[in-house]
Amino acid sequence: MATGDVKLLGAGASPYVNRVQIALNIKSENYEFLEEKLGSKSELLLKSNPIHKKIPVLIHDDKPICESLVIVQYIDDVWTSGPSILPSDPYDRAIARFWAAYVDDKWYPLMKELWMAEGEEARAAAIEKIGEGLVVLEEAFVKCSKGKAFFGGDSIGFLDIAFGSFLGWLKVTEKMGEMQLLSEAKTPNLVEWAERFCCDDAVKDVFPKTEKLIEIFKIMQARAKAPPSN
Ligand SMILES: N[C@@H](CCC(=O)N[C@@H](CS)C(=O)NCC(=O)O)C(=O)O
Repeated sequence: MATGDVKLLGAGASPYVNRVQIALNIKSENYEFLEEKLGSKSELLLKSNPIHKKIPVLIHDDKPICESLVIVQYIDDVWTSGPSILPSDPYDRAIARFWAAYVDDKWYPLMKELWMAEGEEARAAAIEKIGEGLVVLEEAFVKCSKGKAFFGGDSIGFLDIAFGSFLGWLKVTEKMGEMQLLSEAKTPNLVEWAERFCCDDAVKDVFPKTEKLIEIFKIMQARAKAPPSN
């Protein structure tokens, strides 16, 4: 059983930070949460993640580890006595990593595109692409889960964490835009999976309430759209 001093530098509203919280919960590992304030960066963050200057950073026995999915894999490597997060089969591991990269590099950026879209045409185009991406992920779910509850099988695994961490922000986007992105008609398996994921013991207390996320969303959107000061 790995122990040591575990600190997580983050903010509760960050889906990337949520990934690390979920992984630590899966391993039943206690940690100290060091909250970064929205819009500012602590000295500890700048020192611990000088390359990207982003949260999350896991500090394990004074050693910083950056990038959420790198951290999740580190947690799985170190706390081996808890349930496994990555699949044991090398091919399944590769596939889980492939889809996690798809979610980060291709799918989630479309949500940002939607948030920043100006005009109906741009909005509709972004919504369409998000929907197409969800259909692709629905197909991936059917293949990866092999009829089980999660991408990772009977319990939450790497890809569940990578994709599931964005469900809070997906809900915010749906509420703000008065629309449905994840739909029973097009992605029935993902709808059920999302329900299961959000109710899981490792997840249910991690995401802030949707209303709180909406407040943060409005602040961030106003900042992103504001002309640069100076
Ligand atoms: N690829 C990074 C993304 C982390 C990220 O974008 N974190 C945001 C918070 S949600 C951040 O720190 N933003 C501050 C900034 O961009 O300066 C990861 O997976 O950890």
